[in-house]
Amino acid sequence: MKLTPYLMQQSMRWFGPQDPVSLWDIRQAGCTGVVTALHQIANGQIWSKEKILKRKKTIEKAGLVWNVVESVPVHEDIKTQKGQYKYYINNYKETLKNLADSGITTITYNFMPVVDWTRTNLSYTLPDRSRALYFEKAAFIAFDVFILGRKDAKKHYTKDELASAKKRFSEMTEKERKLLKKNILAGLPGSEESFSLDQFHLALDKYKNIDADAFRNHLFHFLKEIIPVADEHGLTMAIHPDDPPFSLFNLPRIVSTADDVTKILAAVPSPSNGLCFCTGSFGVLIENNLAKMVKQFGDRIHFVHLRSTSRNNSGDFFEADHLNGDVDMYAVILELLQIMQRRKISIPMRPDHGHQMLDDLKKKINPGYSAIGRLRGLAEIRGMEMGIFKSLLTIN
Ligand code: DNO
Repeated sequence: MKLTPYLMQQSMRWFGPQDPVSLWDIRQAGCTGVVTALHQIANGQIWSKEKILKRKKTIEKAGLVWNVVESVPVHEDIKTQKGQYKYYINNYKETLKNLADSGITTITYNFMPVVDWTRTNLSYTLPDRSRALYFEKAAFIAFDVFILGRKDAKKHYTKDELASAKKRFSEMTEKERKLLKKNILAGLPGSEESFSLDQFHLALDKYKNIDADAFRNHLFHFLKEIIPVADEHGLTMAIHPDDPPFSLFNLPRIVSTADDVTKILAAVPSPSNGLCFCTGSFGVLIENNLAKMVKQFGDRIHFVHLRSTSRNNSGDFFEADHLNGDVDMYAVILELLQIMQRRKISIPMRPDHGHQMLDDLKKKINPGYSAIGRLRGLAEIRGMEMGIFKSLLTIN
């Protein structure tokens, strides 16, 4: 049997004209696609067609295609179903229509409460002296209990966890404490929010009476509103998993496991209600069998983030090389290739994050989004994909 070559659409995230990595850098890395968002527009406001088309033109001038929006952020009022949530859902629909009219049809978003992706250390030195992103549980708890001083925080951790956090905190210098606070509150690249300590307390308070079931219902309500619009306008929506895939600050997390995904996809069974399959996020939980999940949700995967993490027994993880760590990238890509041949489509992917390495160690970078580390990840993944694809041809 001869397989038609449906391979992943190689893309890279671009934060817009301010990004130190240029569109030409992305093109030279071998990409055809660009994943971007209009970060300059405040969360909740409508993206006008004019602004969308302006960004699209900029990308096309470099010979690239804007293939995925990451993200159209979901306003906190929608997540908490408070305040002006109806107004924000309406705005969201208008943005979706404007994107569809501009020919951009894959939209990523997340439904994480208050904070988007979270790390405690943005330049964790690896043995080869490159730098990685790191989530250290003791440092995180130290922030929650001793810097933020969240009411009841102590109740949400075990005695051992609190003891480690206390020790960790007492050993930090003032400078390290400030940096930890900044890493968690200032928002990592792509997070649309940043907070002072007071604002953060207020944001957390809004979830006082929202448990996981209630929060899931808020997501389902949102999906029931927007998926019909996506269907009508030929869009596919791709929800991004929780990163990390467990509760932070005792907030509900509802996109962490295969079971969570099953519920979300069943809530609105349209194919346009789909998934951004992020191996780095799901991969932190040992019970998430990634290849199995790709197979299970294959028809609803509209976008893929490929990266790997390495975890230890204390709940810490760092971002490993793309083909190392706990993610079985071979198994994931093998499944993806079979799904793409069956669906007769090329699913957009981006190498997610990358180490700060080589020349980039001397440059100012967006944490996780330096050029060379991602280029390395992409090159390795591209080679692996091609190798697996060719061997499938031989076997079949
Ligand atoms: C981090 C990213 C996330 C992601 C959003 C999707 O590197 O994967 O910020 O873009 O959660 O809405």
